[in-house]
Amino acid sequence: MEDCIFCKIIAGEIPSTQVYQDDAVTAFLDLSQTTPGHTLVVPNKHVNDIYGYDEQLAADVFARIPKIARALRDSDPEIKGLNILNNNGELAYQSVFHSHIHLIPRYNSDDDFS
Ligand code: DGP
Repeated sequence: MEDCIFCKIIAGEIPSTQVYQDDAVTAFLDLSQTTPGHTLVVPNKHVNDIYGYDEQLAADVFARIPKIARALRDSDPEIKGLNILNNNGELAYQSVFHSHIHLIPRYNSDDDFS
């Protein structure tokens, strides 16, 4: 989709720190690291939000989350937990309107955040 920053990242037209890509999803580090390793898992197909997923896209995207989560956990022994979240709509704090799943590693040293 024209003018979508995540479409451009998926296409490699603008830089990102990519951690995974296949035919269905791309995963890259969030520019704004809530904690170190904060990763976004993004469907390669542009959908604005969760309401735009059909069953196949949902299966493709959500089936990949555990694999990416394990790779993230295994990348750092200090990672002791993981928050997975997905914002839909401005009121729910969605700021980029290409759907994405946040994987936010948690550490013993974390400050509380909400
Ligand atoms: P959300 O608020 O749920 O829509 O999350 C959007 C996230 O996208 C936010 O945490 C910051 C991140 N983000 C915005 N622009 C860019 C970018 O150009 N590159 C990367 N890597 N992340 C971005």
